[in-house]
Amino acid sequence: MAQTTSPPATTPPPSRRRRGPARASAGIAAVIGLVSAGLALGVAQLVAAAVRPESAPVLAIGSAFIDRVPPWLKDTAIRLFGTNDKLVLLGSMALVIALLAALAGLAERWRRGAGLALVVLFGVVAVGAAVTRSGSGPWDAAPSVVGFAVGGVALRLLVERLRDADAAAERSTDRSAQPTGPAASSGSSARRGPSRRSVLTVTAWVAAAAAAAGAAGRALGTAARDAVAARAGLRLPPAASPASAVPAGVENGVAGTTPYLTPNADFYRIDTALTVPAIDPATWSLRIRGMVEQEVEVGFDELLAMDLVEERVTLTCVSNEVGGGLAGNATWLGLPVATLLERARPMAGADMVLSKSSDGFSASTPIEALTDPARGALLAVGMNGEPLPLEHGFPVRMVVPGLYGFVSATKWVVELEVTRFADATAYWTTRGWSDRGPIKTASRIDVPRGFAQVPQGTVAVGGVAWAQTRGITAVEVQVDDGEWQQATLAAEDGLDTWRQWSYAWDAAAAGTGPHTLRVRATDGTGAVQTSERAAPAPDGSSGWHSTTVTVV
Ligand SMILES: Nc1nc2c(c(=O)[nH]1)N[C@H]1C(S)=C(S)[C@@H](COP(=O)(O)O)O[C@H]1N2
Ligand SMILES: [Mo]
Repeated sequence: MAQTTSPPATTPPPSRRRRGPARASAGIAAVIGLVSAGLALGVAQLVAAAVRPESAPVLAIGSAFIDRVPPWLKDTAIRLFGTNDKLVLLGSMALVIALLAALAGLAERWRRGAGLALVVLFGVVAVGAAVTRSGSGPWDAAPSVVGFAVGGVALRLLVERLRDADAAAERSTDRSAQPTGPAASSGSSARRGPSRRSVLTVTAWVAAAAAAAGAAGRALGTAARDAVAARAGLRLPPAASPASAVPAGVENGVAGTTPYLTPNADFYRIDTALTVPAIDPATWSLRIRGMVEQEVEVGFDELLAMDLVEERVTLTCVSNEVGGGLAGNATWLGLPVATLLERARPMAGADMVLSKSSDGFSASTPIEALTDPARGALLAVGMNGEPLPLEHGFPVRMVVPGLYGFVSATKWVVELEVTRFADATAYWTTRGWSDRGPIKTASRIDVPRGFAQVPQGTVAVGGVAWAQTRGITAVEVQVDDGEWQQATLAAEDGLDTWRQWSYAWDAAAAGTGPHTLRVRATDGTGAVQTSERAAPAPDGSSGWHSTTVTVV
């Protein structure tokens, strides 16, 4: 708004009169930039605690920078700063971020959208850094995306409010500069719009929110970092009783069949945890209480010092549909649950152990499945030669052959309550699922995939079957409504693991067009897998898996 009349001699010239307030407004804009950046990083920190601590933008950019820094610069930095090099890096980053943030505030005040553009640019760099690190996935983008979106909105709204305040201040200055003008008479309504002070007040509130989000994120995230670091530094002791070698011939030789041992990274994951519990083994302990003669509490080191056992067990989820993939086979290292239960001496009448996790999940397991040394129920610490991955229960979980995970495989386990089925109820049981869950015999066709086109000739059909604790003694395949044919069983590893099978199908004889392949298994008791269809709830699906292919 330009000054159209010359001001009275008593008021300072406009340039001087305006410079003070303009400078104040620019200062506020810079502060808004800083606070918005703080909010972006605070929110991102909070989201990162849920996703993965390493995905927080500053850490991600710093790590990506370290990953990409040329060796000479890294060497120079280490020579100059020694082991403080990471501190120096983070300090420099903080400085750069602060400068950019203030600049974003000023830019947004200068021109709508200019500051936002800077925010978007920085956000893109952060997302890029977070998703390109090794072991990262698309979710690692979430902290930066959410953080910078919130920060950008804050910047926009606060600067807009500042604009309003500036405009209002200008109007009132103009009026006081022209006491005889027409507007002077409307005295009380001279100032319409927020004051700069109120802008600062709102900004202060946003700063407080940023600090709260950051602190909450840090508090949640530190635990995760500790757990990650502890896991990385952990060397598991060798098993006192190692698993036998995997027999030759456990794979069926049909390309495309699920691998016999499931790599940890591919192992299915099922749990109720929104954020993966991060437990530092140094603070972990397991308490055995309830109907016991002697309460027992063991720490992690104590547990590792006992005689550990290694065994292969195929885990299965009760939610697995017929033909589904919620099963995995791993080598587990752990302490037999029986060892600790013996110490605690369960009282007569106890028929269940309610295992509880740090995050409130619980599972009801028949006590005899845990005390029977032949069953081999473990408090597992190792999975396929590594400490348990955090998502699979680090530092300790239960593994009980023959029972679905929801009634046995408690991850992040911290307590075993010896009790009775009549007296206590597990997490899923209160939600309508069964209180017991022996695994039902199941078989699955992995190859060919459904709706595959196969050539006329011999087609290799292959898959897996499981009946943990009973073992698989036969698998049969049926084509359309033909006779059931014996499939060839791959070598058996143990009763607690799945077993691969194959079948050479004469697709030429079947003729071109669609055909249905069906599979069923027989377990070690001689029972043939039931054809009766059941949904997963309340105690596991049943029925024969079939797949339709077209011979071309
Ligand atoms: N703490 C906790 N443990 C849990 C669960 C859970 O939700 N929370 N889910 C159970 C279920 S339903 C299954 S099938 C297995 C899955 O183990 P995985 O994720 O290692 O494959 O964990 C079991 N242990
Ligand atoms: Mo499950």
